[in-house]
Amino acid sequence: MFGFLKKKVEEFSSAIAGKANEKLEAPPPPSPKKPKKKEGLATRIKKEVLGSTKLSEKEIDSYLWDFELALLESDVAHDVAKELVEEIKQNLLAKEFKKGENISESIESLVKAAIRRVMPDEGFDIVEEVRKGDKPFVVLFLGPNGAGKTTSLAKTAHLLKENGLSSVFAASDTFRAASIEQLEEHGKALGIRVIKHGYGADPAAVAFDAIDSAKANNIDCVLIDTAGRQDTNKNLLQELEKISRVAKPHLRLYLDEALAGNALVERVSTFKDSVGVDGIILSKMDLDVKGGGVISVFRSTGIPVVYFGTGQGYSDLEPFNADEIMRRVFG
Ligand SMILES: Nc1nc2c(ncn2[C@@H]2O[C@H](COP(=O)(O)OP(=O)(O)OP(=O)(O)O)[C@@H](O)[C@H]2O)c(=O)[nH]1
Ligand SMILES: [Mg+2]
Repeated sequence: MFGFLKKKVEEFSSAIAGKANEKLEAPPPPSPKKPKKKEGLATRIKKEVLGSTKLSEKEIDSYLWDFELALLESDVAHDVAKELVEEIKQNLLAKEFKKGENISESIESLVKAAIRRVMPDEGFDIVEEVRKGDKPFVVLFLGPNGAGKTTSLAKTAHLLKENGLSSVFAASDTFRAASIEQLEEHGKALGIRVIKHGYGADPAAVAFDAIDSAKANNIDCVLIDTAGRQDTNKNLLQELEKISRVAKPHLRLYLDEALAGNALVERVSTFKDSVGVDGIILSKMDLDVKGGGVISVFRSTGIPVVYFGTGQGYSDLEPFNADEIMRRVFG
């Protein structure tokens, strides 16, 4: 996982290091016949024994250009790739490269530090949100088709249950064939009640009933499953807005695949502008993810990634942690 980005950072660092070493090894330019001023001993030692150099914009520009392309190929969002390259460039221009130093390694750390800075430390803890929030606490799951909404909803219920919090499911995906049965399977496995009306029913009415049922039965949390919809389908986004108006969710969780790459930022933004999104869960992190979307989605949208789906089991849900992401990318 993330192998591509790691390789590109290594290639970039060693290319710049090669350039710096080339300059450090080059014979000194002929000295002027009569130095105006005698150099101090410390300056002479620095130049002749230790040796240090700086790189100019002209010398690093083509490498930065290649690196920007590599970031884009790794699914880093365009604005974030630009921001990263600019920051790395300024840091490289300010850096004094010294003979004997492991230059490649120090450039790698400089690049990694820049990447780490675009991510927040952590997302937020759903269990804590439910604990301290209203009862019942209403969570709406939304996102494109097949993103992992229903699976992640079941994983969330499992996490809440493990922490002593009860849930009820609202079968508000009344559109996709077998969606209600799928939710009922999860309900059966987890011991969670499913409130359903049937296919073709109004999803907002199902959510409303589930909230009523939770109130009547002293349930902590209502988890609303919705039909997948593409961000380009205005009618379906309006339907989601209606569900949201009726259910008044405390948390709107956007689901997408970590594999979604660059399109992720645009998709999340459309859902955010219509329905509103408070947090993101990225599923399928166990598959071959390039990683750029994970790194840049918060910087681009301002919405935190809360959890990752890392498999199909109920406990395959991991909280977002930036240091952990860095370990996965570069570890
Ligand atoms: N490997 C892997 N598979 C996952 C993960 N999350 C979900 N899946 C699988 O992805 C497929 C789609 O998951 P669903 O939860 O049904 O997705 P959905 O968004 O509810 O789909 P629709 O309701 O059809 O829009 C299923 O086969 C899941 O088992 C994950 O984290 N890792
Ligand atoms: Mg579903």
